[in-house]
Amino acid sequence: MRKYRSVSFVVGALAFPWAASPLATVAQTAAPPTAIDRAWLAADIATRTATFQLIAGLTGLNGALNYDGFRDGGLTLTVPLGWTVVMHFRNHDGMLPHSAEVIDDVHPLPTQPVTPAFARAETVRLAEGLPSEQMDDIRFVADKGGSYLIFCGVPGHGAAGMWIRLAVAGSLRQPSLAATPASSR
Ligand SMILES: [Cu+2]
Repeated sequence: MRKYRSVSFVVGALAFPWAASPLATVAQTAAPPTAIDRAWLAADIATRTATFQLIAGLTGLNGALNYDGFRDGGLTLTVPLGWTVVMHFRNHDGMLPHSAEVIDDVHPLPTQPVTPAFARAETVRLAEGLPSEQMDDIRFVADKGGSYLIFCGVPGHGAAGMWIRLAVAGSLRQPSLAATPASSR
């Protein structure tokens, strides 16, 4: 009897996955790659807001020309179409200034700041960058679908690999964060 009850409990849990809290579900989606910190992304389904920790020079990778320890498109933030995106930018690099903007998916990458792909999708001081440990918040509405880059506007940084990916897609219920498959970099 006990065995049957426990089986039916498991089946019930699987049948109602949407009963899990939004944050728990996002964490599960972002779980597999070990280098990704689940705390970098939070989702508020009620206000349709994705909040992302964008840390410039988090590690020494690529001479610290990285975001959250990823370079050359190695990390992809995916958000549902129409959501508000808040990026808490912080420069963790003790040496160089950095900035960030969301730009169209163009290759080769620009060598200096360009017009952002979404209105206000940029930090202050795009070209000169923010000094070590300085912060700025980026806030915009992801109002068109497609593939974009999160790019450092300090001359030469983006082209040297300081960029990751942003995808905006209409079919999603919530945002996710994952290592980019090698074939899509
Ligand atoms: Cu930079």
